[in-house]
Amino acid sequence: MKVNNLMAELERKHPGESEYLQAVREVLESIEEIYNDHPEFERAKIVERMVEPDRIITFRVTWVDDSGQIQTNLGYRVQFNSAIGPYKGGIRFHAAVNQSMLKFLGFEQTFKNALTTLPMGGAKGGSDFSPKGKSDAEIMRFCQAFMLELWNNIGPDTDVPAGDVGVGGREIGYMYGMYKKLAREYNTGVLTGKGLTWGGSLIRPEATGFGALYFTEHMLRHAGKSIKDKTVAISGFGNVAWGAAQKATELGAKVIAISGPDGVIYNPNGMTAEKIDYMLELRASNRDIVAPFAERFPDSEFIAGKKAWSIKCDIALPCAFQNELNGDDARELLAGGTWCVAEVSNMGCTPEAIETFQKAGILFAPGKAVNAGGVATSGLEMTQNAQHLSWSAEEVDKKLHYIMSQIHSSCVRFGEQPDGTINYVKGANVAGFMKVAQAMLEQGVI
Ligand code: 2IT
Repeated sequence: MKVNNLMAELERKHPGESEYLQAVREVLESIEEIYNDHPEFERAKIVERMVEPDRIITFRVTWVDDSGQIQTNLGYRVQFNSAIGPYKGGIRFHAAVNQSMLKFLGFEQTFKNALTTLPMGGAKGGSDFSPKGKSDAEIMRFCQAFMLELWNNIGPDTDVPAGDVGVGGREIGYMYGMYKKLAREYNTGVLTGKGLTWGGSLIRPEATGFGALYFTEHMLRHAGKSIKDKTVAISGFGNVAWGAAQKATELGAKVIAISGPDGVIYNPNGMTAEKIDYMLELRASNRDIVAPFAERFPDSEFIAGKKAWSIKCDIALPCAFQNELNGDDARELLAGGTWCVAEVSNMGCTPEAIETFQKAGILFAPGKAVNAGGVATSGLEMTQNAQHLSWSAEEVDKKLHYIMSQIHSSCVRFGEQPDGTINYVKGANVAGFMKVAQAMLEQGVI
């Protein structure tokens, strides 16, 4: 396999799908060496098959807004790979959603899910519907219209969607209600991220952020460092940023920044329980702005138009969107003394940013390892649903902690360099790839 030849072919077949092509290139560059040591992969054309989704379901979503106007959006489900389990992955509602974005996310999800140690294939779905400025009733009607098209393609042993950007507990509730009505079955395992009284798992809302901090702790410990008393800058203020802020604070770090599309909150005194709770209110308001945080908490300051990366910090945690941290941001962080970056968003850093961090020799770990605690806990929710019982918060948290330590060990095993440092990008990609590739090989040409 030659990465450049394969990429040239993909660019020809899928012109303009920049996020998808970026995600594929990163994985192929990491696995090239080990792949070429396995002629059986080459013979079975594993890579050529793995980079294309099994199928993409696209549909129109039509709904009526509060003023009586008819609105039309695009809906998708990318069922990427089912080599190790039923399709599994979130649903994203955001104005910028398109096929390329969901293909990149489904591709990443395949390797991430393989890292979790649980039997889940990779998928992603979503719509270009923007929740920003929408009423609760509009969000409900949109979710219902979306599920009206999707329901027949999903199921507890087929494809299990969950939340992602713009989709949280509220949206999962509206989608589950409609699914149940259409399927005439109380099939809780069909969606994860459900409410606690109807099949949801304790710790699932916190899991992506908690898992990210458990992974970060392992990474720091492996490098002989600790998170205690360190300053942390977080981008975003949604569900993932909320869980990360909570756990970082609990572990003794000081969260000195959160951010939104409108700017950054500089929070020199760190988080309190009240501030962390307020992040949930900000998200629920559907306004997609972070500025009100500084009005509510006068010991913090809102800086319009700036990113979280303009705040000097020890540890940077991108928790918002793909490519939210670019080469210039990376150089700004390094100049400010940052020595650890853990991607919590999917593909949060551009290739230039990653290269800049790696050249500088700081600790860097990719989203598919760092944020895998979210989908891992979805897997634990599926297990509880299948058993018709629910575990205590302690039990779920313990399992999540164990899974994150296993993911860290896999990264170390496959990413250890001759000088003893860990290339976490390589480690995560190779570990995920080997598991999926082996399963595909054993299941024949399908
Ligand atoms: O990116 C992700 O891993 C998620 N949005 C969570 C997916 C899931 O199925 O819980």
